[in-house]
Amino acid sequence: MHGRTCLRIRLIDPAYEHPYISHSQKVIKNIWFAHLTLTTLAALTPPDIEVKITDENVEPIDFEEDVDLVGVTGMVMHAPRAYQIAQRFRQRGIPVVMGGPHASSLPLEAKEHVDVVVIGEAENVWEGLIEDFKNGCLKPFYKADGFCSMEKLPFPRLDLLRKDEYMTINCVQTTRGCPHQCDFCHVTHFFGKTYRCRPVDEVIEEVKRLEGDFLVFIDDNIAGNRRYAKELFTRLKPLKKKWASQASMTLTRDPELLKLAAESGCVSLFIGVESLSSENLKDVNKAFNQVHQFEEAMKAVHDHDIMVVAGLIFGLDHDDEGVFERTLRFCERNRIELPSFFLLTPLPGTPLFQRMESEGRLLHKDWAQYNGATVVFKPRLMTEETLQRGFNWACKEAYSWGSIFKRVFHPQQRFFTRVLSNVAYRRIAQRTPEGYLPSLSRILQKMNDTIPLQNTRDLIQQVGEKIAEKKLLIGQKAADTLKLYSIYNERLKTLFVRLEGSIDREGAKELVKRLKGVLNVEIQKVILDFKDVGAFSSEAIVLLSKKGLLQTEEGKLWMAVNTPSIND
Ligand code: B12
Ligand code: SF4
Repeated sequence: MHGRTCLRIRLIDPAYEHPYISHSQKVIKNIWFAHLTLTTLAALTPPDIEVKITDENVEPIDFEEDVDLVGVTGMVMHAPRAYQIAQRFRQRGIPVVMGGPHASSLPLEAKEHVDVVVIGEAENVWEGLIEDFKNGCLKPFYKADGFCSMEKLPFPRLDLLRKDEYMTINCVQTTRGCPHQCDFCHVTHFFGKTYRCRPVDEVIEEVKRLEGDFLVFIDDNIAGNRRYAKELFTRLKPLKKKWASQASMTLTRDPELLKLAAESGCVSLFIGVESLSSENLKDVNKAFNQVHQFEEAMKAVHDHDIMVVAGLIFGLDHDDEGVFERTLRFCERNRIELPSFFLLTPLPGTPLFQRMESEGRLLHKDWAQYNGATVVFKPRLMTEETLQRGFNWACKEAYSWGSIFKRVFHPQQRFFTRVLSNVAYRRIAQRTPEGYLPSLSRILQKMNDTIPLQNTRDLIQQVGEKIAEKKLLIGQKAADTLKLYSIYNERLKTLFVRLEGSIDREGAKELVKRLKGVLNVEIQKVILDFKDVGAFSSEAIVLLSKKGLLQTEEGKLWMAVNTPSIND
């Protein structure tokens, strides 16, 4: 302490240095808000200690500063930089404490680079840690027993931030955790399956103290407890603030809650849509996102004049090369203001990480690359390169003027806000490396177009795997379309097509035509699954059998396998 009486602590949020992901000061000023991490830690620091904050994203670190203790935070992608920072201070004999998502997931790794690791929340350990430091008996690890109470949390020290460097520093947290447990998400791993809410009175008091009329609720899911959210929104109304936050799709299914959110000033919601495939959503424990309700959900949010920032993930196990274009067109059709694409990233500590590791699918553990924009695992249906390039294409294409144009025109107000936020995102998207739309993308979209039934006469019903022995005239009862669900496995060079509905002669002809088309490109094999076809016309059976696409044996229908015979 060199003759000083007051202890000095410097808290640091490491910058993320990356050729195209890290942000310039200008972008930060347009779209960035400071985490509440260090301002919260500063508020927990006893008043007799001098505490300062450096967010390296907006100002350089003074490695020569006269400080007694350094605290560093960081997500997984920040870990290598956090370790470098720690090393610089430790070289000068200044002890470094690390906490936050990465250190909490991998405390033993973090301990190799810092003096002390705080696992989990700091509320119940930070003061004790400082006391131990004063007494020269710092322990290597600190971990609270259980989660902290959400009552009487000190208000974050926003005064320690350089407020002009951010879009806003008005950040408030009302809840911690999330009632869901999506396999890729770090939140439930960090907070366990808890969802804790702060007393509404305290939140309202904190909001009242903020300057200006805009704020961000940095909750992971602001509507995780509907009763609480309704009370909060009702109490917010008279304050006449505008706010943005994150919520799960479940919010859109409660019209009263959505209305209250809008009335209380909600102008923008980040919604984790994640995938347009129910199989994908089921795989990652997010089946509560119902694909058939997506369009309605987006409309409901828009009807309340709330902008949608949709989180969408590429690289899930049922994503094939068609996913990029399919997803972008979904965003355009539903006028999603800010599509936010991520590459699936197995974050240490999550069930997804465990699965990928046990399946030997992690490419490496270079944490700096675990940034949501770099492929770090082996995808199931694509090569790493196809996934990376398709992702790059989607990011760039979503913020091309053409796509922006399709998404920003709404009958509602705030047209300029929509355009300006798109322009800010466009700046980031333009720095993404060149991508390309996989050549099969269009073919896969075309392959999946529904085929209408032309003739309902002479349909033979399929019962389970068997064709009814007696011809059954089912007329009106048969589905009047044939739906196709194709998925391409680039590694096996095989196209799997599941058919659903009814096939008449025209449908069979169209199917054969499409298959001829796809077999002209790199697809080497097609597997057709007729299990969900409810009815065939006898002519369709004859045609498909002739082409070798349908094999019947003792009344059983086989999944047919491609083949050159289609071209006969
Ligand atoms: C707001 C937010 C953002 C904002 C960032 C704000 C901004 N700068 O514009 C946005 C939306 C842009 C964002 C982006 C991303 N985010 Co984010 N984000 C959050 C969120 C919701 C809140 C952060 C916060 O302020 N928390 C409140 C503080 C009080 O909690 P805390 O940080 O955990 O700190 C406590 C403890 O951890 C501990 N602690 C933390 N650090 C330290 C340090 C010391 C020394 C000590 C003693 C204690 C300590 O004490 C604190 C008090 O208890 C968190 C989720 C969450 N609930 O924290 C995700 C979260 C941090 N984000 C996450 C991720 C993955 C990302 C992205 C990488 C997503 C992506 N794929 O692009 C990007 C990266 C952006 C970037 N370049 O940094 C993950 C991190 C997971 C991980 N293991 O790395 C989280 C946990 C969400 C999740 N779903 O899993 N994020
Ligand atoms: S709903 Fe969102 S915050 Fe909750 S567990 Fe799933 S991804 Fe995480």
